[in-house]
Amino acid sequence: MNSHCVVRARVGSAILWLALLVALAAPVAPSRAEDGHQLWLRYPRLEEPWRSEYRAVAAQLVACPTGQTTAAGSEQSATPSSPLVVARSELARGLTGLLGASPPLASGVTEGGALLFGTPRSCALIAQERLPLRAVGREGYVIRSVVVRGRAATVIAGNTDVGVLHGVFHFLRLLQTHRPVDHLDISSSPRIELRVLDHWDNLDGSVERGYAGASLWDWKKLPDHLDPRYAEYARACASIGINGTVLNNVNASARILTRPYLVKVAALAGVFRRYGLKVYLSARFSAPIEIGGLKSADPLDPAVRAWWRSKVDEIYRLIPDFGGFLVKANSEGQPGPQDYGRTHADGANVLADALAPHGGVVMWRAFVYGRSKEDRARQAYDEFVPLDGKFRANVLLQVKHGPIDFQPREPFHPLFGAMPHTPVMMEVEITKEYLGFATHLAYLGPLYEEVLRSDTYARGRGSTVARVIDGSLFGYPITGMAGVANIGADRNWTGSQFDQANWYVFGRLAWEPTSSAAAIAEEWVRMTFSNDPQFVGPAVAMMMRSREAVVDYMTPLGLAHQMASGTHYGPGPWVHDNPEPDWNPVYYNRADSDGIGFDRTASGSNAVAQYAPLIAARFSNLTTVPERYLLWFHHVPWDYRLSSGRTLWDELVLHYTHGVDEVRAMRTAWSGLASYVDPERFAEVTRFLAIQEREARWWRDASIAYFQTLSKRPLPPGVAPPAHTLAEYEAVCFPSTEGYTSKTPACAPPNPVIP
Ligand code: BDP
Repeated sequence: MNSHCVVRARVGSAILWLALLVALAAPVAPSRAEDGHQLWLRYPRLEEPWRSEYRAVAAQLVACPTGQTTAAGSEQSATPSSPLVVARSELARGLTGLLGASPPLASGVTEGGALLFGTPRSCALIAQERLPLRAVGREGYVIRSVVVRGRAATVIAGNTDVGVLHGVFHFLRLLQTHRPVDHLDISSSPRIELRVLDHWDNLDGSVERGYAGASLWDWKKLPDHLDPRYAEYARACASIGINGTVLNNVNASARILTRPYLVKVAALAGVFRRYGLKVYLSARFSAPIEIGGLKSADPLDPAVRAWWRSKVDEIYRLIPDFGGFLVKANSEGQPGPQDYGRTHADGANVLADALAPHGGVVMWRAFVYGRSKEDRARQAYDEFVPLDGKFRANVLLQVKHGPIDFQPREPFHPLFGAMPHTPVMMEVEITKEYLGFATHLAYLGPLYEEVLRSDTYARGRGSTVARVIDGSLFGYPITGMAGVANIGADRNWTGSQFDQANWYVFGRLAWEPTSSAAAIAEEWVRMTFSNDPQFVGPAVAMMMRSREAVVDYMTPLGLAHQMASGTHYGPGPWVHDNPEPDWNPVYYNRADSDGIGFDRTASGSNAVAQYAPLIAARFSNLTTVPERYLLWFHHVPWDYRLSSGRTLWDELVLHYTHGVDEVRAMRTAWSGLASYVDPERFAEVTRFLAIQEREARWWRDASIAYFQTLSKRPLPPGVAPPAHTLAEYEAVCFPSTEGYTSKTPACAPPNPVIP
């Protein structure tokens, strides 16, 4: 190290101390008003003893690329747009916020407590440490406490710049959550390769099933104007390991594939690249006709194949690291290969062939229904299992977590475990289309965890969904997990403060699907709100019970799809007049005077036979089926006795009631936390919980009012009757167009709103 650097480091150190003294002299600031825009990356000033402890570990920031040479002697510097530059500025930003001032930047270890970051290629000091980097792959990292030239140092290293960036976020997370950092030995790498957000954003700026305002992508101003939020979004994604984003709705417009839009997409890709985030697009299967001027989109037509090839070549000329296509085909009216008598494999393969030379992939969705006469839950399995092994190597089959449609609770999709020769990736909904939109507090970690930990028994015990999608069960060559984004242009990004946790937990679980939802909730709470144990305990407890509360007040004991048609907001268990049978809640509840539930055993649709024999046997048997799936698999008499000794009817009513009680308990818990949260976010959560309690009661009362007309049984003793008549609940209509799709029925203004 030259003397100039030493001087610079000392001056920097002095400035740091000065800044610290000034900061210490200042009175402790009251909690600032916040609007949630900073997500979990707030980096608030730490208190003692944490600040001193961390300052000792991060007394000096050693940015290797600026001064260190590799063993071969050739210095490698990060280009201005590389993730390493982002990593450096993130460290500086994080440490400035948390410690009150950024440690001085140096080009070598001159003081104890040095923080070194980089790759072995960019930094000789890191190369000398012989870290176990081989095991962490392209995106992983090693963080280790070491001694460099007799001085304590911490190394954050990756094989690539993106790996380093991920490591930097991990290190900052340790500080944000008050974890010890003096004896670190961390190696981490993603268990799933493609960790992708699916935006259902339309080109007109609306978002299908979006409850957080308009689309983030301002197509009108792109490519000339790059809104600063694009980089903020990518930064947030990188901080939790998300590495892909599908920009447009699966109900796609072919226009996204026209040159003017591709140029805009390329501009976004340029911003995202620095954060390790690849861009993908939803492709409309009929694009060769709509924008290509062809007569057909038949995947076996040579002209169609040529069109896709040249379109994909054009995309890669503009976006050399383009990720690939997501496709919804022959699903809910979307065009697809079956329009030409071809299979899903034929359709996926034509796109895959065009993408393969460039390293792109196809994520082909398995969300199909409408052709199965007896049971919608059966169709995807019936259609796709015969195609196992017929897809090209760069195709992944994207399967929703359950066999119906993103319900608050479903058993895992039987396709997990049934496609040993086709990489199956999982799709979850982060946006809460079926869980109360943005105002209901429902932390989805437990939902994702429940599915990931479900055992498919495809290869005996321990064949969990996590092991299917991380590729370890069948040796898939590519792996993926997708989440339908809940992100929009609202200041708080996700429509509510607590919905940020769902974006967060998606990323963290996609990186490591065996992590615990509770541990992730705690991490998020600490970073987003406060590390105070008096806050952390109750806040995490609220989050952990919140999803079950929603299940209870909306769809207890295995019921599903009881939401009002179209909007999917509010209860509609009585709805029976939609043109498609499986758009009607009565199709799913099958409630009549004898009982309730969908018989999917051998005496009914036999969808249960799609599971491995052991699971099928367990679910088929009334005495062994988990009660949480009871009405999913069985039509059960109202007087059937459950494990509690109560009748099904009584138990159903008690579950609905318990759901409301849980929300009330969440409100009470939150009301005691005011002193730990800034007033703005506290008030917003308070208001939303009040909405949730009112609507939970609406759900409970309306559902009980309807089912009671069929069960004709009294409510269990001590249970309050519904506040209104069934007719009044049936007349309720959702007054806003939020979540509107073309399927949404008109809502005439005089209709009453929620009682
Ligand atoms: C349904 C949504 C609809 C989506 C569809 C899908 O209501 O808006 O287009 O899923 O996943 O749940 O394609």
